[in-house]
Amino acid sequence: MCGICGCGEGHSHSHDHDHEHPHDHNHEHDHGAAHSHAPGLSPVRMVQIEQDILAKNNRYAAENRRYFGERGMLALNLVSSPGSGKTTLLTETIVRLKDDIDIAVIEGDQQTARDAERIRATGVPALQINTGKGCHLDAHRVGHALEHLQPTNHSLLFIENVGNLVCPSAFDLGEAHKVVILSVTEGEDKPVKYPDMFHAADLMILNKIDLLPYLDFDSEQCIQYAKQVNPRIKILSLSAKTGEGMELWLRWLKAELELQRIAYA
Ligand SMILES: Nc1nc2c(ncn2[C@@H]2O[C@H](COP(=O)(O)OP(=O)(O)OP(=O)(O)O)[C@@H](O)[C@H]2O)c(=O)[nH]1
Ligand SMILES: [Mg+2]
Repeated sequence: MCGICGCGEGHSHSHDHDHEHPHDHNHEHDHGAAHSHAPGLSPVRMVQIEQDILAKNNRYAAENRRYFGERGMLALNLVSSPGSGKTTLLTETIVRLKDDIDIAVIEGDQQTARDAERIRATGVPALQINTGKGCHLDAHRVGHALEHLQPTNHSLLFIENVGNLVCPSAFDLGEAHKVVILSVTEGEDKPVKYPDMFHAADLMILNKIDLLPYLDFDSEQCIQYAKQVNPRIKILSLSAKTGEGMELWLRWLKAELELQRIAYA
């Protein structure tokens, strides 16, 4: 996880809800590579710090999960490498569902508010979190974003994570499911090269299938690799661009939302 790439949480400022201003998410975390390269820190100490970070994150994730549960919301954490089509899938999903379902979006990127602006152009609320040097969203920041977004009961919340197939796999945000999006331009071997992410996800969306005629991408092999890493993973193939296959994704979303609504009615 993040100890390897050096993007771990900053240790120099408080993560306490009571002491941090809600607007703090747009500041850059102090993402010094304290535990990955810091001189003087033993490997045992580095592992301890990473465990502390994840334990703290898990406590905030539990708070978020309780928040979603009390409201009968469906929260999904969209993860992928950069450019797989997360935001395109979201805007295409939103235009098809927004008349029937309340939707809100949290956008995670290192820099810029471009994705939140693309979402807001569809007419639904979106909040951008810039992670600076950080390569993943954490549950604490998502908790603060919820204070701003104030999603309605029984609504659908999409959390678009920072594009990368490594670190977001380790951070629970309180979501019902991680959804991993893999575009066919990336190569069919990604599930076995980045197994943590495909193991953590409950659904894999194979996107950009409109491009298949121009590529050597082996869909069957890709699906086999994904199931090898995670036998429980569900798989949908679609094109966010042409709309092919979108109907099954929309049905999956509605069914999952219904489950949350029933469970917490
Ligand atoms: N051909 C094709 N292009 C697509 C499809 N979905 C997305 N794209 C294109 O892929 C590019 C990246 O799409 P985005 O939606 O910005 O991808 P993203 O995953 O949100 O990217 P980051 O937020 O930067 O990680 C854009 O040029 C999209 O138009 C698709 O189904 N087919
Ligand atoms: Mg995006």
